[in-house]
Amino acid sequence: MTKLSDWLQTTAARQNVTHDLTQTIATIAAACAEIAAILRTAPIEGLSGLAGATNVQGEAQKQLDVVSNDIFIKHLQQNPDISILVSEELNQALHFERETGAGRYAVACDPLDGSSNLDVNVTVGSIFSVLEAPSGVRDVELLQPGVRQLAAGYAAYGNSTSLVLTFGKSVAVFTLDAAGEFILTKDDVTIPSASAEYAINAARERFWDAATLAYVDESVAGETGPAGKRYNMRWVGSMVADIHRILMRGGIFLYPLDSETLAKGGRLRLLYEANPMALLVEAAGGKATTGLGRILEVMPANIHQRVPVILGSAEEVERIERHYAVLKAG
Ligand code: P6P
Repeated sequence: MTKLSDWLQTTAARQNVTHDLTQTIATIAAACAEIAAILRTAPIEGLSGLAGATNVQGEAQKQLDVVSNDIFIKHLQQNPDISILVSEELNQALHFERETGAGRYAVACDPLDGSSNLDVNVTVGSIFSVLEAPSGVRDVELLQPGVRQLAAGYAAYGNSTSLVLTFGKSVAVFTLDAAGEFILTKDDVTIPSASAEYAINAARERFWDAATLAYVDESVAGETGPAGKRYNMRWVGSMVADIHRILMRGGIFLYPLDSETLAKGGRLRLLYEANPMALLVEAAGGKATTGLGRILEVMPANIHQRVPVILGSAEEVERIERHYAVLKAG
C-alpha cells in the first residue's frame, strides 16, 4: 500500500514538483484528516447546527464551518512555506507572520463545502487550491487565473474519506485509513468522455438561460431525442459529492449563470470552488467551462468572485457549449 507521504516523494520527482509544494499538500491533508475525525462524531459532541454568525457570502455559518476553518488556519500557520490563506469563511486574505524570504504559497480553500448537508449526514468536503504567492505580496497578486494553480484537490467526507489531488497533470485518489493515514486507492483517474448522467438543481429551471434549457430538454427527451440516449439526473447539493461521482464514473455538473445569479456573476466561487474542481476535471481528461469560456482562464476580480460552473465529461460539456455558441451568435 502506498502512503500519501511516499506518493508525494515519488511524484515530486516524476512530475517535477518541488519538495516545498508536496509538503504544503501534506499540511492540507493533515488538516483534512483532522476535520474528518471531528465530523465522524460531531452530532454526539453537539457540533452540528448554526454558529450564530454569517460569512462574507452572507450565509449562516455552521459551527463546523468555523471549526474547519480554524483547523485549516492551525495547520497552515505551522508550515513556513505557506504565506497566505484565502478562505470562504474569511472576508479578507489571512497573511501569516513569516521570516523575511519565507512563505511561498497561498492556499485558497472552502474549508467545509456543502455544510448545509451536515445535519442530514450527506457527504461534504474541503476544497483547496495552491497558488504561488511569496510572503508580503499584496492581495491583488492572489487574483490569478486557474491555469496558474500549482496544485488543487478536495477531501470528500463520505462513507470513507477520500483525498483527491492533482498537480495539473493527473489525478490521484487516497483513502483515509483507521490509523489516520491517506492510502493511495486510485492513480491516474480518467473521466469517461461520454456519459448519460447530469447534475443540476432542476428547481431553478425558471431562471435558466436558453442554452441550459436546450441541454436539459435534450437530456430528458431520452433515446428518441436529439441526444439519442436515456439520461439519469443526480443532484446531491454538495459540490464535492457531485464532482467526486463525476470524476469516478463520468457525468456533467451544471451551475450555470441564470437570471437570479446574474447580478452576482454566478453561485459558486472561482478561487476555491470552480478553479480547483476545473483543474482536477481537466487533468482527468474532462472539460470545465463558464458556458462562454474556459473556467481556468477567468481573471478573478476579487478573492470571493463567483462564476458559472459547467464541468465533467468532455462530450457532455461540448453539447451545451454548442448551445451557448448559438446563444452568443444571437
Ligand atoms: P443549491 C453548497 O452550498 C454549494 O455551495 C455547493 O456545494 C453545491 O453544489 C451548491 O451550493 C448547491 O446549490 O442551489 O442546490 O443549494
